[in-house]
Amino acid sequence: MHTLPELPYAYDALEPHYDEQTVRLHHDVHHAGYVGGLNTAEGKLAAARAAGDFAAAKHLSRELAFHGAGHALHSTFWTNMTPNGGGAPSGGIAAQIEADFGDFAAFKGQFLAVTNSVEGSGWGLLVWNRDWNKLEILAAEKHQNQAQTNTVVLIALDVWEHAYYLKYQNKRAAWTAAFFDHLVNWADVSARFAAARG
Ligand code: MN3
Repeated sequence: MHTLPELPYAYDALEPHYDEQTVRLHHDVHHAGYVGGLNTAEGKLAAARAAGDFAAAKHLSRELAFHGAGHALHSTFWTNMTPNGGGAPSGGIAAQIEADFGDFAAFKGQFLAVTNSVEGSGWGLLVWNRDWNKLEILAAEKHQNQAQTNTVVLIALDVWEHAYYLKYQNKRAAWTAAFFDHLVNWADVSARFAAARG
C-alpha cells in the first residue's frame, strides 16, 4: 500500500509564492487521489493475477502508469520546494549543470522555456540519464508519458493548471519563475543527483 507523504513544511510555509489554499487542495485532494488510484490499480491487478483473468489488464496498466507517475512526481515536487529557496545550486549538481548546459543561466532559460511551453497539462523535468551520464531537461505531457524511461527525476515542476491557477491564473510563466526564484530546494536536488549518480 502506498501512503500520501506528509509535506516537509506547513501548508502556508511557501507563502506568498505558493499559496496555502492551492497547497492544501493540491496535496490533500489531487496527490491523495493519485495514491488512492495507484493502490486501487495494484489491488485489481493482484486480483486479476489470482483469478487468471487479464481481460482488464490494458486498462489497469494505464491506471497504474497514470496514478503511479502522479504519485511519484508529486512526491518529488513537494520536496523540491522549501521556504526561502531559489537562487543557484552549488557542489556536484552545479558542476554537472555547467558541464551539460554551459552555465546556470542557460540551464534555467532552457528549463523555463521547455516547461512554459508544455501543451495542456504536464511537467517540466530535470532528469539524470544513468546510461548516458548526463542531465536532460524534458517535458512530460500529462505525466505518464515521460520521454526517456531510463532517467531519474531530479526536479519535477508541476504545470497542470491545478498547481497554480488559483494564484497565478493563466500566468504559468509567473508560477515557474516563482518556483525557481523563491522555492526550489537545491539541497534536495543535490541529494537526488548524488543518489542517482551512485
Ligand atoms: Mn499536480
